[in-house]
Amino acid sequence: MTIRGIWSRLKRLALTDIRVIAQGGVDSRLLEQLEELLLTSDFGTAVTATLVDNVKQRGERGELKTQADFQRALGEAVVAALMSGRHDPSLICAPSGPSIYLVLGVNGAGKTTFIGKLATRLQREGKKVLVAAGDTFRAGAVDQLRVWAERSGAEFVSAGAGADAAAVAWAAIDAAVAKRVDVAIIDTAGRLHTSDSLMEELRKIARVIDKRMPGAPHESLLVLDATVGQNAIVQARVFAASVPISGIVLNKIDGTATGGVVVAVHEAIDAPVKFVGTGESADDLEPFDATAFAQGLFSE
Ligand SMILES: Nc1nc2c(ncn2[C@@H]2O[C@H](COP(=O)(O)OP(=O)(O)OP(=O)(O)O)[C@@H](O)[C@H]2O)c(=O)[nH]1
Ligand SMILES: [Mg+2]
Repeated sequence: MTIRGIWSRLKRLALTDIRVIAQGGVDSRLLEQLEELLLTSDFGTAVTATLVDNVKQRGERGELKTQADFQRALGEAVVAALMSGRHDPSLICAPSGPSIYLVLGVNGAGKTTFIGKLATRLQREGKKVLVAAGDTFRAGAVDQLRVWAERSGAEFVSAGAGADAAAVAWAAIDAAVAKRVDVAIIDTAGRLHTSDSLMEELRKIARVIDKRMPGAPHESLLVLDATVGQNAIVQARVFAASVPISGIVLNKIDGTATGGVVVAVHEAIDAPVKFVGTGESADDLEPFDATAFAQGLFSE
């Protein structure tokens, strides 16, 4: 994990010398600086309020005597936020037969790249993977996924451009069963999340998948671009209102200096963060670890 700097920025910003935490409570100016910093780091208002309140209360209880106490308290508060509600980062497996994963998100969020990385990872673990080009909207989307399939050794299912995405999903499950794969990952188109027709299409895909294989998809993974900040939270709410989201993938963590959006998105839709994308190549995918993430945020 590469997000750093929140702590050093706080030290730079803080009017108070945070090496000396006042006895009997954290200085109110320091709390204000912290609040501002968390808001500008995309933690969102709800998470920011929780974190500031947490630190304030611990200060009043006399638990924060040193800078290290303060640093640790912030890290612990972030972990607590990430551990509240649904937070298991492991992928859900089907009780029997192939596990079906549906991948959602706006265009450019990194869905197809994520599928390529996940397929690579699962194949390396010895699982047999199939990827399906359910993005029949964008020209080039099919070939992009085909390249990832070839590179990772995954099976590949596609239909012509303009084909019905739900039919591709159906065919993907047929193939997954016939070829006895462990995991089938279905890509989708990502036109603007404000487009009602996209949400309708996603609901239809999910319905058709469940019809072909009751209980599937076993994961509906929402892919978000961490660099869009607060907008990722808006997207998360819109998608979650249409399709039940079982897990979140935060991409382009390498391109954000802040990372608060990871916590904010989890809080916004009560879904576990399962992976973070840290770059464009096959290995740039990390299973999410809340503790390591929080440590990274507040390390020197
Ligand atoms: N730096 C960085 N770039 C990423 C990451 N994930 C994806 N990208 C890049 O983001 C761009 C868009 O990725 P795609 O995987 O095509 O996104 P998509 O969601 O499938 O987009 P559509 O198919 O248009 O809906 C590509 O240039 C990727 O290489 C990441 O974790 N870090
Ligand atoms: Mg794509």
